Amino acid sequence: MTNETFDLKEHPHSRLNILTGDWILVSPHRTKRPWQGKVEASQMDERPEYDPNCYLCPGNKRADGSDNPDYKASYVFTNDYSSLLLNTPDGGLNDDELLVANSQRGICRVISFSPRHDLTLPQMETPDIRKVVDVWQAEYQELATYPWIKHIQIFENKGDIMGCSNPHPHGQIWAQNSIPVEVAKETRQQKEYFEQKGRSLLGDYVKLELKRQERVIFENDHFVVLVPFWAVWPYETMIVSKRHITSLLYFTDEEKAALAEAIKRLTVRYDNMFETSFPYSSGMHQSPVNMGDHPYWHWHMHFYPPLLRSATVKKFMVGYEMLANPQRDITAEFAAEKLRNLSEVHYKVKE
Ligand code: H2U
Ligand code: ZN
Repeated sequence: MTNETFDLKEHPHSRLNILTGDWILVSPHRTKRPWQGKVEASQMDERPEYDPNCYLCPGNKRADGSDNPDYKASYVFTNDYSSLLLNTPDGGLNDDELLVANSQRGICRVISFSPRHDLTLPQMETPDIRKVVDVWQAEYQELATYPWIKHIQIFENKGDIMGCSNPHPHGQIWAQNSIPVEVAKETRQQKEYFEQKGRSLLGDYVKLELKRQERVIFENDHFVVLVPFWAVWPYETMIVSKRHITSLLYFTDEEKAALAEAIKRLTVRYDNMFETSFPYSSGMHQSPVNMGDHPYWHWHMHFYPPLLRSATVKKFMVGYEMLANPQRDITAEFAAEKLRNLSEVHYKVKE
């Protein structure tokens, strides 16, 4: 016991993730030491605009033997090694409620973001990112026309430490006949809040963050970009729509342009953090499809980057984190301040 007053900046504490109901342990006293961010000699990551051995470049052959067209913007195809398959029979296993399994059916697609092999989202022009947003919207719309599809996960793995197999800028979409675990948690939490208060959980959360200005990195007319109060990864962020929109299906033209702008500004800041092509997994969370109304769902996008102190020092989820719950040292507020102070001019285009 002590007479000190509790302070989020000083004292170990747990924080609630209102979106999932999970908790995270924050140990801010461990970062009394000064900022240890280190910029390493930039890896000479010079890639050609076109790579004849890349399965995503225009005109090249893919694993299934087909040839990519000579595409000019984005290109979508069915994953040749799909994790979910269209023709899986219904069924499962339930032996005494102890051995339980359910058949999973789905469609997996790959989206090449650009014909250029050498670009990443932060290096693409905002109007070209906008075209990717259009493709995401069209894919979500088209996949939702399969009445058995319940959830559509749009995501990107960037960087080989995230398990990305190819540097050519691309993302994936997995659509399936059930609601995956993280999305089920977020559905439950948003529904509970909406039923109690009659308002969107994230709508209220974003208003509070804009008022407090502790974790907001930047905003534009339609989106707020922030480090969530409950962030697990050191520089984890979220893009949240200001309007209560259940899915990207309802984005206006202005909103799509604003989302492209937000993605560009955020990912450029990420690259500038350690002057490296910043790895992350990112993805949208939004309303399930073909399951009736989900008025409580509020569209948002998560970025989960693994880097901690430099281009090579990453956070590992081990020990206490595997067995109890996630833990972090640098606070969400500290991370937001770092990201806020970074330039929006990509380090590679600086003179
Ligand atoms: P990553 O984002 O994890 O690198 O995934 C790229 C996907 O591309 C991966 O799921 C697929 C892999 O199955 N792929 C094809 O669909 N065709 C190919 O010719 C090679 C890789
Ligand atoms: Zn390529």
